[in-house]
Amino acid sequence: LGRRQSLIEDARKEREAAAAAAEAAEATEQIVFEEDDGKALLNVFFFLRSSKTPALSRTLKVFETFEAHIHHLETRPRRKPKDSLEGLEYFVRCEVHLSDVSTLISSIKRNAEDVKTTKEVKFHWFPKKIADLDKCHHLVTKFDPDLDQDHPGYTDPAYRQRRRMIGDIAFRYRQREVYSTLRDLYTTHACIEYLEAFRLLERHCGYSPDNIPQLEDVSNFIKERTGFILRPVAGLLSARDFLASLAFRVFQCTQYIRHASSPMHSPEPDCVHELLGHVPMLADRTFAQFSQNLGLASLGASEEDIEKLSTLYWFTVEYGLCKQNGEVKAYGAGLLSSYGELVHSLSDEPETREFHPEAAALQPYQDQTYQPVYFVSESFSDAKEKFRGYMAGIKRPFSVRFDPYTSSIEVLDNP
Ligand code: HBI
Ligand code: FE
Repeated sequence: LGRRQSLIEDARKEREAAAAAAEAAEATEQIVFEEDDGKALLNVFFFLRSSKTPALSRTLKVFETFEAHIHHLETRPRRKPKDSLEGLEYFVRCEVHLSDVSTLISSIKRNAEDVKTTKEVKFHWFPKKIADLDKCHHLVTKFDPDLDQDHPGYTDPAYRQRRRMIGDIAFRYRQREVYSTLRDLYTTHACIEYLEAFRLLERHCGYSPDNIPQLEDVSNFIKERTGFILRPVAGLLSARDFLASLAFRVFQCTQYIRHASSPMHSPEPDCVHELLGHVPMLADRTFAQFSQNLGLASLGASEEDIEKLSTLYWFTVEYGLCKQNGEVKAYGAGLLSSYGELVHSLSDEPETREFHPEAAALQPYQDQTYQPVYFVSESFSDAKEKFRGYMAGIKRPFSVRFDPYTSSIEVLDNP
């Protein structure tokens, strides 16, 4: 039973280690463009029994996972075997990110025995711009009325609750780093239609690093330009419902903002995605018509056609690129609201193909990482015309027309 128990224990530890490594990998991915967090020089001593063969490769894998720069590695036979265990003693001197030190050490301890470590801090991280102050939030808890019995407010629950509320506001105070970081990229990466609308939104609609504009103000702004209006929605809608609203020149807009722990990424649409990604493009007349046509094509369509239209939407409205003055620029909202993917999409890494609705509608896509393939349109008019051709091929027992005077759909039965 004891052996079985320890096998179960080992399996559990392995799972935890794998989860920790995955988490660490994910964390590094999310902070690719963040400043260095300080480095430490780490000396690690450990013992590996020769009877446990995968132990060495597993232990070295830990150093690899944390991108440790190994300065020195030495082995020697165990000097004074206290027990009859055979194996080697290891000494590793390496350089690692300061924030990884404790996870690295605990991962080594899972694989090796007699682990001893010493650490020298090479340099400490320090803030280099005002936005970095978001990371300077480590409180000296000595005087916290919630924790310290000697605090004069310790026995006053009302006082303590007030302190907690004020404390929470302080924690939530963040520079609008997403806005500023993205805005710096737009000049070089966004299409001209986007840039023009964005400039107007900053001037007239309260777009700024320190303000999230009201949906109604933004809706009025685009309504004047293209007739599109924004309608609040609680979250991700079914493709059928979402596309149907486009037929009426209504864009369903989420109101909430992504969680502050992951400012550069959101698994669902949020107001950053809507306001910085979609809204500026909806102020362009040709793009607006293209979007409405996608919506009209979806009304009453079969499940297969909805799937194809969603895919088309994905490769145009969300991840579309277009040519402008001999350069490729971004117009897709998923790109314009994601710093990492915006840079990736215009780099040499992904494949780009000329936009053809027939091909784009069938291209497999995934939303877990950056796209491996993007479609480049000659212009919005060209994309719109090509889509008109594609739409004519969709079979429905009726056709539809939007009546702009009544904002309603007319259904015309086909003979
Ligand atoms: N729902 N609220 C909301 N916002 C979107 O952008 C959205 C959606 N549902 C589906 C969808 N986008 C697309 O992925 C296509 O399926 C239409
Ligand atoms: Fe979107």
